[in-house]
Amino acid sequence: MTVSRDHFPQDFKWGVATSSFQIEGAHDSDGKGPSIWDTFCDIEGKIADASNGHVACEHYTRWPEDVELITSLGVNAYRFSMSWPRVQPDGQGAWNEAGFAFYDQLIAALEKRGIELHLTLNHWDLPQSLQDQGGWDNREICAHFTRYATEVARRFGRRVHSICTHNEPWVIAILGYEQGIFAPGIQSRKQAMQAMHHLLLSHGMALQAMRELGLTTAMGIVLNLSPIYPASDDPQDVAKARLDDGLILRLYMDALYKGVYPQDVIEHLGADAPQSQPGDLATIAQNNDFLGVNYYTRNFSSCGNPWDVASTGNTVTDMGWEVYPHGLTELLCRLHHDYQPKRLWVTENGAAFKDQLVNGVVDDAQRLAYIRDHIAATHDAMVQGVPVGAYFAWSLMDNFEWASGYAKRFGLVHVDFETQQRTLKNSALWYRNFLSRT
Ligand code: IFM
Repeated sequence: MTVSRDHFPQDFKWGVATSSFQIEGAHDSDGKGPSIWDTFCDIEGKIADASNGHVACEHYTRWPEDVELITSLGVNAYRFSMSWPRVQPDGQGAWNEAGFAFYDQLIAALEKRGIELHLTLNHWDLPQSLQDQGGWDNREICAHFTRYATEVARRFGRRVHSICTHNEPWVIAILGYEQGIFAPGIQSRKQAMQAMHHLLLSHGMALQAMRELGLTTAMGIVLNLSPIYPASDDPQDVAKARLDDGLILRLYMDALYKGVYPQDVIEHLGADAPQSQPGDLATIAQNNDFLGVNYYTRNFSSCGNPWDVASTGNTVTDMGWEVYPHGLTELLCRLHHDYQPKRLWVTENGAAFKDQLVNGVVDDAQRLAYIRDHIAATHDAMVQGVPVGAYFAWSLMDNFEWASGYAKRFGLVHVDFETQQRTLKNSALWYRNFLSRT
């Protein structure tokens, strides 16, 4: 069956997503403080193309054009993040009014066009001065984050439809503090687990504090999740897949939705297990109005048995990720079954491919198929009774793809980074057409 927009409820949210560091540029304009990603990009060898976020998509000045682009797609929702160091340069002192003014005008322009705003507070660009005090590894950050969240909610809570505390805490903790391939570049499992705990704790504390403002804004968190399969029937691979699922999914979901860390994972972590204080897990397990799911691919676990993504026979993206839409259906059904989140939103889904701009056209047939098939997979989950309420394509436009720099393009809109010219790719034209047909 070909899925069309009218197979979805009238109030379904259709959007595109971005994040501050990846698109804004203007890294030191109008009083913005440095973020950990500014610092990390300066370390030789950390970013594949030795680039940084100084210019990115120049969204800080080109936002009016980008608002027109978003509107032209026919979406009814836009997911974006606020740069904490832009609005509070050192993460704990004075507010930067010029930074808030930037978001105020962006929000006003989108409100005027009837596009719902979905704001993320932390999409990784932490103020550097908080990192200098230990970053997410230092428990004091929870109070600083709560103050930041409350101030943003006080100023903008009535104008945005939802507030997400953190985007992908697993990525921050594991890639940033255990593997060291993302900012802040630390390599310690113990610190990673403590960072994870503080991210979740600050989520709970921020939700409590923001709710005291009496807002009706939906509040929640966004996780990067995927189904994990054993690479073979070997019992060791099966056990590894169960453990990896614990480290990637259950650690976060059990804490957020059940108020416990899974025992098998805690035992496995041993001395590296997160240290919590009495009451922490109850604080973490707030009622979330929504759970955001970022889904890109499925994963396989192996204890050494050879496994090659090519063996699946499925298309592989420029990130080396298998295209597997059914994994999204399976994931959404499992989350609904095991945790019953009030509402599930697909907050990111998309693919990087090697695009070519030829005579003003980007014929990105693989991305178009990816988006189309994952929308259908979302619908499959809804048919099975899962309360999915949103789909956001990642990303509005090509941008700074973290350690991969500008080489990996996820956009529906092509960006020429020499001229900053934006061109709608065929996937964007398809999405626009899909959204216009009811
Ligand atoms: O670009 C990132 C985004 O910032 C977080 N989720 C995954 C995307 C693709 O890697």
